[in-house]
Amino acid sequence: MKKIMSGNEAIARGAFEAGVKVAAAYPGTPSTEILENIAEEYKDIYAEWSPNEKVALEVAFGGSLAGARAMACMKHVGVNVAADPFMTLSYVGVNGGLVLVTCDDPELYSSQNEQDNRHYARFAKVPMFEPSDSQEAKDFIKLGFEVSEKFDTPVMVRSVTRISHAKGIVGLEEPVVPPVPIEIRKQTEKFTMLPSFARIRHGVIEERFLKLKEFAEHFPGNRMEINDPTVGIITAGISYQYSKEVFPNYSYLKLGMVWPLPKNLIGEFFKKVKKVYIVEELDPFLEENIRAMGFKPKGGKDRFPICGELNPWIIERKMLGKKSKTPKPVFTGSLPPRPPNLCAGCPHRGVFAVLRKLKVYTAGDIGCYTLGAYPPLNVINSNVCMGSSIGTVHGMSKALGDKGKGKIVGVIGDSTFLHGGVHPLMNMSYNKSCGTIILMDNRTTGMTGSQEHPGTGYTIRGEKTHKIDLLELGRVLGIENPRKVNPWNLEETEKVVREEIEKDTPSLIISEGPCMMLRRVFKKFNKPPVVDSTKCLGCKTCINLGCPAISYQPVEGEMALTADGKKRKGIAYIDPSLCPGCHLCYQVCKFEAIQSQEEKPIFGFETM
Ligand SMILES: Cc1ncc(C[n+]2csc(CCOP(=O)(O)OP(=O)(O)O)c2C)c(N)n1
Repeated sequence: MKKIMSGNEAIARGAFEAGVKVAAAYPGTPSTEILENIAEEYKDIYAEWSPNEKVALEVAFGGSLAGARAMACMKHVGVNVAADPFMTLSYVGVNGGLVLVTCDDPELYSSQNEQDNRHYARFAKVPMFEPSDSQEAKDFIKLGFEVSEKFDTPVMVRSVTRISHAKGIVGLEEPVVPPVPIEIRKQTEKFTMLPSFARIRHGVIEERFLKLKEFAEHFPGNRMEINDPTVGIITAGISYQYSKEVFPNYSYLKLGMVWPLPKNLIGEFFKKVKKVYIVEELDPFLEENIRAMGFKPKGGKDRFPICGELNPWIIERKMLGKKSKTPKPVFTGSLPPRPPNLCAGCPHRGVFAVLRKLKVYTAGDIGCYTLGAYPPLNVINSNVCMGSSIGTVHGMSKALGDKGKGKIVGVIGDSTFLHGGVHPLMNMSYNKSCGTIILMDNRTTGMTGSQEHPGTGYTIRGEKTHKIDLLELGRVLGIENPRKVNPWNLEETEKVVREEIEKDTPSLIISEGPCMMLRRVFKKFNKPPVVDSTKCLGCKTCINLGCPAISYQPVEGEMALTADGKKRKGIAYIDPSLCPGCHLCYQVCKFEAIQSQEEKPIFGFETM
């Protein structure tokens, strides 16, 4: 049977066909759908959202230790979080096959950086496979488990956005029964990395590496396609597809295994073709390693860009210069540019309206609320990685001393807090900080598409489970009096923030309001407020909330005057089809031009 599948669906299918028993992940674009698909389609696989990528990899390792085939999936930056166990997992090896899927994001469609995770395979001395379509995504996952068990090593499979999210035809097969029994085996010296045991294991992984090099020479996924012998391209993954599209007649060395590299095969290719080019996205990973082997390609990163995605047009233009004929791809539709924005009714908006008013320095974190950096909110002033806001606030407070008092806050989402914020908050109370952390608890992992986490009370498969009490957690971490606010009530939020930022001790405010996308929790939405066009002065205070439901329309002639004769240039309009009725605009309008349609204005929503 054949099926059209995205790369991520094919990876999930590969895990199923390989007989995987344990799969763990933390969401992150472009990897998220792998675990979602496993949870949805393959009920025999134990699947979980772990609180972060380090935990996900450790869970998968536990599965492998017990003899099961196990997989951990994450976006590229997730591997940084998991890097500590990962580097040493290379030493201890596996029992059941262990595959780490990294989904990289060239062009940074939704990431904080564009790192090239092929370096991790070299760094950790583990094999890495890189599929170039959905079929290979499935095949390389299955192969990854076999290689993992054969060579006693974790295996990395690297995807990129265009592989994970593009669809292709995939041949389906029945699942296999993995060869390793599931049982407890005590192998203390292999799995306990005390220096004396780890020293021995280092030697073992160097020997393993030589064997993997030999494997790479004969691995059929590293294949030569000899056509026109004048030009040869060494490439892998999505770059292979782009190159083939524009230069179908050139010769290719298509690498399915990007680490370790097959030196002899590469040498043969150099002998068979006249001029060799290396086409790869992001870093000159293949190029530098191939040059280090003593080969001299005609071109690589001297002509192809190091930043951003490649595409067929770039490849043709960089190879042929002015002789390139393919026109630059343009979007023919008339879609207007739309910057990312918080949704209408988003609970984060109220907090940002208050912080903007208070003019505090706001250390941000990663999530929907990072969008508070854009105009018109202009609130977030820094943001590095998940959980970093809290340490940033602490460090700034220590550096500034009294000068920083009442002027620094950090904002962090609930998922991000449970991913990487717990330790830095503990540190703030332990090391006697001041500074205020606002935990934007919208009861979901909003930015990546509403995944559950330990604070939602549900598992990946929607079963009810223990729900972390964030207020209680704050107390346990040493915050004296953590407080909750309703972010849709501006007066209350402002009052609490003002009080908390003046404290000499660390403080925690939990802004509690569910994400608008979390339909299950809303009992009902409110009637949208309306603009009284006779009163609106066009002052744009409501517009500056950045709510997509509110627009501004210029007016002329008779309309350029309010009912009581004040001049105006335009009026605001609230689109009732977009507005869930959060009433923030109602609260900021100083001229009573925005009127509530509820019996008495409601700040927030009735929720479950
Ligand atoms: C190390 C790492 N893992 C995963 C991600 C992907 N990611 C970006 S924001 C985010 C969490 C957002 O959820 P939350 O903190 O609750 O904020 P919300 O978007 O709901 O406002 C995730 C998982 C990332 N950027 N970095």
